[in-house]
Amino acid sequence: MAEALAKVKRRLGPDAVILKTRVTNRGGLLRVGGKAVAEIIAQAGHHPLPDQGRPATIPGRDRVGTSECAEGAAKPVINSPNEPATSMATLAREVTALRELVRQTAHEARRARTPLVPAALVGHYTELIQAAVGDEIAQDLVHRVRQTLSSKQLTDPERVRQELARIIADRLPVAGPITLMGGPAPKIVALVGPTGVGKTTTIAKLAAEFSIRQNRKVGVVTLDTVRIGAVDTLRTYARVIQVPLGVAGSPIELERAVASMKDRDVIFVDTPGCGILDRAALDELARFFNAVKPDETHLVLSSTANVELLEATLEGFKALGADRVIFTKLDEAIGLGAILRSLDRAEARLSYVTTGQRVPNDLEVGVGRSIARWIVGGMSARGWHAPAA
Ligand SMILES: Nc1nc2c(ncn2[C@@H]2O[C@H](COP(=O)(O)OP(=O)(O)OP(=O)(O)O)[C@@H](O)[C@H]2O)c(=O)[nH]1
Ligand SMILES: [Mg+2]
Repeated sequence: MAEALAKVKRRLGPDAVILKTRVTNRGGLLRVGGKAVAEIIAQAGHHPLPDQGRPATIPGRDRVGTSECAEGAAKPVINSPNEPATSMATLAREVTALRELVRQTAHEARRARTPLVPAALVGHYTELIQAAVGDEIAQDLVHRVRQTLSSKQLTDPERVRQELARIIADRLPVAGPITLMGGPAPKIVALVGPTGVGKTTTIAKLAAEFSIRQNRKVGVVTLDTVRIGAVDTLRTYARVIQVPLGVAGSPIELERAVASMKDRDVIFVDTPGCGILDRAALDELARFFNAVKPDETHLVLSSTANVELLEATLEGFKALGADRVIFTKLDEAIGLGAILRSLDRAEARLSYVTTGQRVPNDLEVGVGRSIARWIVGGMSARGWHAPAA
């Protein structure tokens, strides 16, 4: 073993790091007789970068074959107590150096891909991309930050994030909450959207908010009559919140249900889930809405959906007059940049967000500042809090 180690040092230099040693018995019969062979895996101490043209390999990981030592029968190898500790320390330094190399290389690669992003803001730009803001908007945001902050301020990550949040909040189109002016007829507010996004739960939250917290007269009508259990769910909520519930299976029934709630301040209309590819279902909904023209139609979208689907859904529901958007499930979303991105070019504005399953608690008015802080902060959506007024 000593001879083999010396050979390794000669071949790889005095800084060579011994990664593994093993003594095996070669030749002989049934492990009897034969000759002990020491096998050493070592790493050179110095690791030049691989040539640009050559395929990259893990630098310095050289296998030093086997060294044969005429020691007769194999003897147990006892390392000096310092040997493993020294090797581990060197290895740790190597790993740190490699990690730094990878970090720098990744940074350079990002710089190369984003030549238009100011150098000081590449990290922030990357955070925005990770938050699903999208390349175009992310570039625009960092350029605006560079225009507004001084060079000194640009070196302060917290100051940059504050500014990014301010710019995003200005850019995010918000509609504000549903307002009740106290006109002669009840305000009709319909919620539409794909299946399972949280329409019924959000109707229950809104009904509770307006009836219990704002002390308004609330009615609820559901058009979701086909799916088993759908009416029962809403009926349970309506009973607990103590608001009347109408059930309408046709446009004429909807007219009648609304007429029976003339004394209400607001009537919330729940609709069956409807994907944008289901033209027949969308047309059917349009017939209901022709019979009773809603004053506001809010498209309910899950913030866990990808931005392409969100954009397509916004487009698909335009024909129903959905110009306000409620984003649900913020507590389950990873990057909230999709909210900004999907609303950026849509002719729709954010009205509410929901942040959990609890009725009526997990409902907030969509406030630009809070969404912006989420996007920039890149926090986990659990623990959502409305911003201080
Ligand atoms: N985590 C989380 N879950 C939510 C939120 N809002 C609703 N949900 C859950 O989403 C599921 C579907 O909610 P529903 O209200 O039935 O959705 P819907 O859009 O009415 O569904 P369909 O009527 O089948 O189209 C339920 O389990 C809700 O509790 C939210 O903000 N966060
Ligand atoms: Mg429903």
